[in-house]
Amino acid sequence: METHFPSPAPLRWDVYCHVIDNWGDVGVTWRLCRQLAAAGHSVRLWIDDASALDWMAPGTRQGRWPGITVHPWPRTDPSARPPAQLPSADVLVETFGCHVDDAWVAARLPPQADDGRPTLWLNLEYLSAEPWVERSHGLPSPLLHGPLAGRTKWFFFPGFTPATGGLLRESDLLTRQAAFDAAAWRSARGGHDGPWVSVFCYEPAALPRLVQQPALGGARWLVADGRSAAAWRTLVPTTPAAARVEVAPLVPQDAFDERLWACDLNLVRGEDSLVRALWAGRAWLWQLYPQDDDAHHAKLEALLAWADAPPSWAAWMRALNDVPGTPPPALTSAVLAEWSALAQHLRQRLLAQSDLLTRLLAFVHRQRHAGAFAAP
Ligand code: TRH
Repeated sequence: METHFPSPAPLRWDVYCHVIDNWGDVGVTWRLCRQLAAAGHSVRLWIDDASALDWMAPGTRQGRWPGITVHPWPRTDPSARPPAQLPSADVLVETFGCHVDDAWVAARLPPQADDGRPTLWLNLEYLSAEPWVERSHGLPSPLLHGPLAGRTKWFFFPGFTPATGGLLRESDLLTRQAAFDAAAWRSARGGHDGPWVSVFCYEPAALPRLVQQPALGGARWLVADGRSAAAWRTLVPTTPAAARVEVAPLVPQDAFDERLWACDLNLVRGEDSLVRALWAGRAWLWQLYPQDDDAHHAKLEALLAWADAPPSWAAWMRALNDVPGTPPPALTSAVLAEWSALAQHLRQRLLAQSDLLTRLLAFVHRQRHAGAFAAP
């Protein structure tokens, strides 16, 4: 079991989440809150729409998670002020540039914490394998004007290399994985002889082509409820006779992880489920959150370069992300085996690095002890 960077004392964290759409904002934020609490910190999650937590982390509103309290964040109400009776924070985290109002920051985050050390204001950014991430990770943004002039906001970028903020990984992940019995998981769901495929995607035009691939003719398809199941109904008119398709219910994050550990191929999307597929170490394909200017294509190429992607895998990833080009090659059992080996290799590469929480705690520790204006 990995030990996280020792913080001299547990800190009080205010973590802010604006749910834009889908579940990645809340999914990543919740994993961060859980991991902070598991490391002994006290966490207040301020969120403008907590509804997805009801299935992703049941019991949140009933106080089931020690160390975490969930608070409504009236983000769009300029007159709203935080409850006065709550102690101020030592660290304030804005996730994905969600921007906390100046007056709110001033009220929640005094320049100095109770222990006399500087408080810290961080922005946890989106995940990307692009090279600029290494240059941007840990940069300060000093505020020169307005009510917060003289304060500094720091940018913390997750990433795939040691020079970035790393990836979220629970300290008990390997223990949980070692105790997991994929065969028992499958037989509890009625068993199936062919490969198992988990589908969590947007609307990839290449989905019907994937379904017809030789390695997947007799697959059991577990299609996540919601947008993925709707996409399947629209895009996949027919499935091979030996295939079996079902809508997989939305389940808590830990159970979703187990689904990925049990399947032979995981189609994942966005940000958090990509990381979970990496930790699962089963063959996977990724559909990125589509952006109007095709910025996601550069993100995809960066990931393929980081992974040293073999041609068949790169071609399928490009097809699933609507990158123009030649159609992907047949997905045979041999190709699937090659992807599985690659997934294992990437998992090992990442396991050899420290995780995001370890790097975040080290960063906070350094800044608090060096003074808030020191370079990272
Ligand atoms: O839901 P997403 O498409 O979120 C996306 C991305 O984060 C993207 O970067 C962002 O810009 C966009 O939203 C607005 O995919 P993602 O990131 O994988 O988040 C899904 C979360 O839902 C993840 O934490 C796993 C969780 N989940 C479960 O816990 N149980 C389930 O049954 C399913 C299907 C998902």
